[in-house]
Amino acid sequence: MGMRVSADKLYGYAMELIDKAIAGEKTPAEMKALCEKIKTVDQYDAKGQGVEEMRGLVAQLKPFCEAGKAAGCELCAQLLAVADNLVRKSVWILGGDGWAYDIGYGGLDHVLASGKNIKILVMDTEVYSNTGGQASKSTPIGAIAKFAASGKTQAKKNLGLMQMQYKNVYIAYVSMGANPAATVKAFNEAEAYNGPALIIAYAHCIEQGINTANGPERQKIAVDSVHFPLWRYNPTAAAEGKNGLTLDSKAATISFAATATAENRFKQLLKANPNAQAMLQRAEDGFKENYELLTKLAGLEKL
Ligand SMILES: Cc1ncc(C[n+]2csc(CCOP(=O)(O)OP(=O)(O)O)c2C)c(N)n1
Repeated sequence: MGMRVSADKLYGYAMELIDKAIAGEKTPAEMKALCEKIKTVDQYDAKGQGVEEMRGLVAQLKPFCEAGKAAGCELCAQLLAVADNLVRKSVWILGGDGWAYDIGYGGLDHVLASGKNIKILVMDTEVYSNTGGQASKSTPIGAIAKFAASGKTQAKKNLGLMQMQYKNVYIAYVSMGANPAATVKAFNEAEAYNGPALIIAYAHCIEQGINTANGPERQKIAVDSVHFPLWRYNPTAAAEGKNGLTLDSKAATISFAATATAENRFKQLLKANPNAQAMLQRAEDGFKENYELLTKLAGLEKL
C-alpha cells in the first residue's frame, strides 16, 4: 500500500512541476510542447502504448531539464529529479493461498477494498507449501493435508466471488497449463485497469503429491474437471452497464472424483477415510455447483 501511495504522490508532484513549466515565462517553446503532450497521455490503454509513449516523452524532456538546471533553473532541477515518476508504476503483491485465503486475508481484503491501483497475484497451491503442507481455506474437500489428516471436510473458499462483490475489483482465475492465452489476457487486463486487481493462479506443487514434471497437465485437469474454472470479471465492462463476467471454462469434460486420486493428496484419502469415495463425489458436486453458478452469473444482463 505504501509503495502505491508514494508512487502516486511522486506522480502528482511531477505533474505539478509540469504545470509550472507550462506556465513559466522562460520555458522554451519546445519544452512547453512536450509538457503539454505529457498531460494528454492515457497510460491505462489496453495495449500499454501510453506507457511507452510516456517513457519516450520523459526521455525527450530530460535534456531540457538538464540544460535548464545547468543554467540555474530551480524548477528544471526539481523536475529532473522526479521526471521518471511520470511513467506509471505497477504495484504487485505476490503470495500463496495460505496467506491470501487465511492468515493474510484481512490485509488482502483491505487492499482490494481501498480501491487503489494495486494488483494481487495468488499462487494457489491449495496448501501451505513453505511450512510443510498444512490445509488452507483453499484446500478442497477430501484432500489430505496437515490439520486435515482424514481429508479436508470443508469446501474450497470461493475467494474470487467473495471479492467480486466490491464491483470495482478486477478478478481472474488463471491456469497456465490449461489456457496460456487466457492467462496473458488476464494479466494485460489487470494491468490496463486503473484500480485493484486479484489474479488467482492454479499452481501445482510437490505438496500435492504429484510428479511435478506433469504440473502443466495437472493444471489442465484441474480446469477440465471444473475443480478450478477459469473466469474473469472486468469492472470496466460492468461500469458500462454490461456483464463484466467472462467464463473461459467449458463445463466439466472429465470427472474430478475419477482423476483426483492421481495426486497423492487425494489417493491417501482412500486409505485414511472409509468415506473417501463419497467425499470425492461431494467435492465434485460442489465444483459443478460452483460452475453452474458462474454460468448463471455470466448469463445475467448486468453484473
Ligand atoms: C502471519 C504469519 N503467520 C505465519 C507465518 C509463517 N509462514 C511463513 S511461510 C508460510 C506458509 C504460507 O503458505 P502459502 O501462503 O500458501 O504460500 P506457499 O508456501 O504455498 O508459497 C507460513 C505459515 C507468517 N509468515 N506470517
